[in-house]
Amino acid sequence: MSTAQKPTMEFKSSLDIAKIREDFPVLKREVNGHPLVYLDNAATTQKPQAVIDALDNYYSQYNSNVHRGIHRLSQEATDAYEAAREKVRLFLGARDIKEVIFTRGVTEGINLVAFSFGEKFVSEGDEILITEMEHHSNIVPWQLMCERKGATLQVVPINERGELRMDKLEEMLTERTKLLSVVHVSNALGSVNPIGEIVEMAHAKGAKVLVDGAQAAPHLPIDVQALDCDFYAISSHKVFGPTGIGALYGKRELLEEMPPYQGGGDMIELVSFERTTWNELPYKFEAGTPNIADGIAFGAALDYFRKLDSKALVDYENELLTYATESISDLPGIRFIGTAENKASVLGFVVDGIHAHDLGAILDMEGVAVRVGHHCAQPVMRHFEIPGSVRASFAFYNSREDVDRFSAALHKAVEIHKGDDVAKDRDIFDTSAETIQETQQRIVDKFSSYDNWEERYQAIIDLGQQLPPVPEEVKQEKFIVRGCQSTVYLKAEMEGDRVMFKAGSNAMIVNGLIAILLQVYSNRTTDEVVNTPPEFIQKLGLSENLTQGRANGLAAMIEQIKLYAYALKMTRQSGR
Ligand code: 7TS
Repeated sequence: MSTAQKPTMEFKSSLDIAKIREDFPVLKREVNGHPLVYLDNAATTQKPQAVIDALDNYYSQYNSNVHRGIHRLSQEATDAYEAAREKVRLFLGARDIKEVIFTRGVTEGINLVAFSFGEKFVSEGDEILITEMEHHSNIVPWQLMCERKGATLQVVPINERGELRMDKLEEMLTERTKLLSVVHVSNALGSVNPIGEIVEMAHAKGAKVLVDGAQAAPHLPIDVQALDCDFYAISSHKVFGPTGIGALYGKRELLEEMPPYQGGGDMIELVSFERTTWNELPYKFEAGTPNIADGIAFGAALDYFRKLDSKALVDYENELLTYATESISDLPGIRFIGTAENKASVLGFVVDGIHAHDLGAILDMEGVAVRVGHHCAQPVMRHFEIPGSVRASFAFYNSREDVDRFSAALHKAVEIHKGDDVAKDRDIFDTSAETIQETQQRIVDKFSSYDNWEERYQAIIDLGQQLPPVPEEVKQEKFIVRGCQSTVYLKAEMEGDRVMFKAGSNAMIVNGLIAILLQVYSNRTTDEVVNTPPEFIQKLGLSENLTQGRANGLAAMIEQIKLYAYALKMTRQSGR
């Protein structure tokens, strides 16, 4: 079996990663019998004890509503909440605390601007510019706004490395462009956009600029005044704080002119049934009781983050990324998705012939958490003509050992899927000499000879590799089995008195499960299919090998097989 060769690269960083890791309790846990390797930081980061303590302290010591009580607890809560706002201001480099609006996160920040800026400044015939590398959160709110206002959404393309086409941006920015909304660091590619330059270009045409800073905030120093952007959105949970809170920076003069986004308590000055006047900034945009506890803990996260040397963090994360890239670049069939010159902390890739879900599942078995799929950036996947990718995303608490474990697990996953030692000495789907019970027993016997999940996994993959490709006529919406994680097609038809199933999926482990089911249930009478319970599945010992999602998918496939057989039986009985 080929094993991962560790690159000899020397790390220059002097950060004490072992000490930093001590601050994050979850990093001590085990997953599937292995110490956790958490490489899904672009989805959400882990929280240091200081953040957990801030939440605990708020609820156990001074839980109270803000901005309205004159009693002691309310004042303490208000002070802590407003102190957190000041921490966000510092973090973003905003001039004025009134320019910092608490939101639920980047998604809400963008929606707020799309609605409120849209109401005030956008009309029919105007254009909104976004880019091909945006997260869905920075696409859909603009589509909704354009529909409302009769404006047009334009998309600046990316190149083959996953970099923004600056030449196209220049061309597409016109006097009609009201606003450009662009990501600072792409979550699917890691590309870092030259925001300062982009803002200058947009302002030259009179367009405002919103920056989606979801992925930049944990990796790059941010200074909204130096960038001169008009809006900047961040999420607390990507910068080591809690979920459900974030912040939107907006230039004061713009925010002053924009109408409220939501109505309710806290955002008003005076209310009468004839007329209501708005509270001052930032409260005008903060209707209702805010997320007080998480806001305070967001502040604690920024305190924690600020105490670390940000330049050293950036350098260390770049070293990790380079080391990880080198560690897996020898894998046969690997293709990196996102190879921008200027890149941060995201390693995206596909491996030829192996579905991203299959790789992710094996990594999970080894305790390595990565993200697989389209990462809420379907246009990026379309650009690279792939259904999805594997994404390892790093934070400063990831160690060199984490990367070694990731690389070793990935090499193992690729090895398991190679499929060149599959014994194809007989057609496993020719079960005509066996009763349905005999087939079940044969499969159960075979699986009981395996000692561990790896052997079972290998066996399932080998079975999957023997499954004939799904015929085109089966690849239709109406044959998709609902409830599966991957796309699974399943079709049944009668041949004489036998029901024949054709099925397949885009993930090899699912094909393996299908191969087991087809051996048992295909080429049987409808009565045999309907009357044979799927208990044998329990005896295969797959619980270790299947995530809950996969187990549910397996149950959905069995259910569908039985439903088809029952329907065919009924059709025959009624003579149709
Ligand atoms: N923009 C970018 C660039 C993101 O990466 C995300 C979340 C969002 C916006 C939305 O942020 P939210 O906090 O409002 O949800 N990205 C991811 C991801 O890559 N995997 O899970 C969430």
